[in-house]
Amino acid sequence: MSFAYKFRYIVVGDTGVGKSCLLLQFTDKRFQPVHDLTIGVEFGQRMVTIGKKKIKLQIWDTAGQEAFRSITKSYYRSAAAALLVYDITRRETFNHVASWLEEMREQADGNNNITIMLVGNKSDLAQRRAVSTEEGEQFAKENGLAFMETSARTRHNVEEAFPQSSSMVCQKIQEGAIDLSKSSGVTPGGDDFSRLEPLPPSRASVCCSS
Ligand SMILES: Nc1nc2c(ncn2[C@@H]2O[C@H](COP(=O)(O)OP(=O)(O)O)[C@@H](O)[C@H]2O)c(=O)[nH]1
Ligand SMILES: [Mg+2]
Repeated sequence: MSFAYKFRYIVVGDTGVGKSCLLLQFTDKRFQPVHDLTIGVEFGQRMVTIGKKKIKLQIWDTAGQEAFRSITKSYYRSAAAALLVYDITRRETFNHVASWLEEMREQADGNNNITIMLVGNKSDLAQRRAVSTEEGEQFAKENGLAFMETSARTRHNVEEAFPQSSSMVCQKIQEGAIDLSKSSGVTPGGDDFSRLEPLPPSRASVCCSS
């Protein structure tokens, strides 16, 4: 199927926060409670429609590497967007978000335009909540991130998290803020007619809903 762009996504955060489950729920619409780390999904793909544009999302999972913090520069450098995930029932995973962010920004190596969404996962476990929604929102606001709470189990907001961050990437393309000639994680696809041409600054607010 033709598409206007391909966006490369990465999913980061502590082990066990539900990254692989979120990916599986988004690409396969299923929840698999137990994963074997060694056969963790490496990446999944799905098409989304933003405005009238078809965008192919290629989403890379860390496949267990996050436990060793051995994630390489190239993983961060060539991403258009990232989901930075913590578990709302485990405070330490939220406490580590700042260091994930720092590592991501350090390693991104000039790719400063990565769109980052902070994701508080396991919203279905309300009775075990250890991090309030307000705290997540506040951290996101202070650090210029988008924010959402999700459940990979019930699918709550799973359908929303990816398209919402994708339309932020679309907006950046239209504002001319993403250099398509560099490894920005954005690849033009085969469908020339639906490309988002960068707009002159005065028209940038039209964005990609046209
Ligand atoms: N209740 C609940 N459990 C979840 C959710 N997402 C993941 N899990 C569970 O959390 C554990 C870790 O999930 P996984 O996707 O492997 O985490 P990863 O290490 O970040 O990839 C598994 O036992 C999942 O079943 C969720 O939204 N709600
Ligand atoms: Mg995993």
